[in-house]
Amino acid sequence: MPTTILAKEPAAATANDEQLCIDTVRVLSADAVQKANSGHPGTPMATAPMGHLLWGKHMRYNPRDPAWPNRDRFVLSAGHACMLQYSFLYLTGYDLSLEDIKNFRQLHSKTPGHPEYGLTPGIEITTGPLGQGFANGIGMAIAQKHLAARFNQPGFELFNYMIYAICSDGDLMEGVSGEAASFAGHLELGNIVYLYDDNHITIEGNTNITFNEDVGKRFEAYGWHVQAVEDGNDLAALDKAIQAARAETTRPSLIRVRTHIAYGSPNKVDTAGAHGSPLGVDELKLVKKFFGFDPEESFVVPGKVLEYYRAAGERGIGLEEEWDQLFDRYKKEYPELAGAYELALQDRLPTGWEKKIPGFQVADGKEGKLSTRVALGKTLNSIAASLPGMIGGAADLSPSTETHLKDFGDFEPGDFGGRNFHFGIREHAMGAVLNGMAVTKGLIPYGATFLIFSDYMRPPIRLAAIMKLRPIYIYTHDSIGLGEDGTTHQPVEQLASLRAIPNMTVLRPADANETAQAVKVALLHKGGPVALVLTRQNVAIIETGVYKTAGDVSRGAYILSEPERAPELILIATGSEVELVLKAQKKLRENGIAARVVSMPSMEIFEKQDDAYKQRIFPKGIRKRLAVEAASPVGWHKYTTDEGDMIGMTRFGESAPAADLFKEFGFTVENVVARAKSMLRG
Ligand SMILES: Cc1ncc(C[n+]2csc(CCOP(=O)(O)OP(=O)(O)O)c2C)c(N)n1
Ligand SMILES: [Mg+2]
Repeated sequence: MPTTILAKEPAAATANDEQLCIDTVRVLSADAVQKANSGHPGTPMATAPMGHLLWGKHMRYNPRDPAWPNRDRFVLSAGHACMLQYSFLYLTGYDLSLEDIKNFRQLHSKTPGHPEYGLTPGIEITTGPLGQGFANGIGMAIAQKHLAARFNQPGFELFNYMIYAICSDGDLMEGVSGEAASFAGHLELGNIVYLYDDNHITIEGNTNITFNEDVGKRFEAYGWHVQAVEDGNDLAALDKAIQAARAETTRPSLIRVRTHIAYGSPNKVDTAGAHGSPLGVDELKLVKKFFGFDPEESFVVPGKVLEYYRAAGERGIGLEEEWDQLFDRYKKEYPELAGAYELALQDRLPTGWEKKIPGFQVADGKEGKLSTRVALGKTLNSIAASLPGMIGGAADLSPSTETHLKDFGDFEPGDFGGRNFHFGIREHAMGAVLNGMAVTKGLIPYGATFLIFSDYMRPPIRLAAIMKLRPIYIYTHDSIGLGEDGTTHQPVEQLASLRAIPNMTVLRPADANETAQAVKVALLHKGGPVALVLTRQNVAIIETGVYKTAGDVSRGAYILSEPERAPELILIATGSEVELVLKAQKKLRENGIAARVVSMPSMEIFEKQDDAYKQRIFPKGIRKRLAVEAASPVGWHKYTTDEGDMIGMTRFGESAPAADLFKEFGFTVENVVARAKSMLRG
């Protein structure tokens, strides 16, 4: 809440109230950038009219409750223009003060350099990397359609919110927006209203140096409803276009709005210089003069401007109250559905699903073997009925990733209640769409592809980790073990690079039972995304009963097999290599060497255990440790110590049957034994 409202009106403010509102946002945004001496003033100045219509008229939101389930979502895909969004959040009455605006871009402020989810009330998603917000909004739109299909009932339109976004040239140049737009057009998502800030300017100058396509035609070809507004200051035209976009129910809408970056700045308008630098003290004075503000004053918010936007915000309080009443009535008519949604709102899972996590016997495999991807598919299908919020799909690989939910239909036009998604060969958009779904309460989204193609979805993975969202990534074909597809398809550095992302949890289970447990861990996880990394090839179903310690994936690493006497060394492995080290342990025993086997499905989860537990698994006294993982050794040294060793992949793979490749690269019992022995000789 603001502490001071300046009573003084700008002297020359002759225009009508709405114009004054818009100009206040412009000047306020430019003031904040100037004070921070850093930021992007030009685009907030140019897009203030569209912002004014969205926050002042079209969007339904309640500043007192930024989490109101049926609020319209707003995404500023051009995240650099965040002063626009901060201005409106403050003006409409979110818990953001003028002081916060003055602290733009400062340490620990609520107004960071790009919008950050979880930090500023009213920010729906973190944006900044161009193109992401655009695609996130498609995920939000999918989520709305799915919630509506699942929960809405005749007379109970619980979920009918819209997704609004402002996107820029950069957003539409990035490939991810094209992937996402194609997907949204195919899905006929009519709940999307995107405004494209067509200002012909990016950092290097006029867009004509690189971007001359007809964006409107491209979006029409994607199946979008496309409109154009040739003057971004023409409120009536903008308003009409937004109304038409809202009325369009079977196509996503793009409104191309021709604007002029830094409108109102006599020397910077239409220049790239207004993109990412403060206007300068003198130029800002000229801007204030142009809009009729006192050039000597800063952060001026005329009383009637604040009143206008606060009134707009307060309308949302009433809207939410109406919705609450609707939900109360719904609760009486549909107690089960209402209960399910309330549980989801608390981030809780329905009771009983854990009991559906399957156990696998050796007899369940083919000659005692089962690939972990098949175990994953069986696990997902076994729990799917008890977890209706779990939805997802693959980037055209579901027959390989085993992620199809057999008893549930496809999410497609005409059936938004379906739970299987065909993301198409659009991994990047899949990742970003998952983020948009993951910010929506009630959904646990997953997306699948081969581990190698996690590279194609890295930007949204990183953003999910930053936002602590929890989409589940299912990555199969996890090593040279995929065989004949060869080096292009064989991941080497992907595990290490995923593990390097803060807040990311990677699980590479050793067998069918570890896989089932890994799914459970993933579903219970909070605070960041989880990647389940799985084999294409069959691996032995480990007879847990045979070993002293039962597997405990939820602790990240555990002693799978202990020798009869005190161990001299520790063999550490993940995934398909666990079977190998178990065999090597046996061979070493025959040679009179006592080796402990540690299965380490997740380094990140292990790191969260207490010191006593960590000590128990890796005692300081046992420093002879051999790690075996068919991937880059980067990151393993911490566990192997200076006295240990690693059998990993230090080069790219080859095309050949998997068994030949494991032999070629030293993943054999003989090599593990030989390396263990030479390590002991030290
Ligand atoms: C993926 C990505 N690449 C590069 C950048 C750096 N960057 C920030 S804004 C921008 C382009 C600005 O042009 P536009 O998107 O048209 O925004 P405008 O200047 O018109 O506001 C670039 C390259 C980024 N934020 N994200
Ligand atoms: Mg631009």
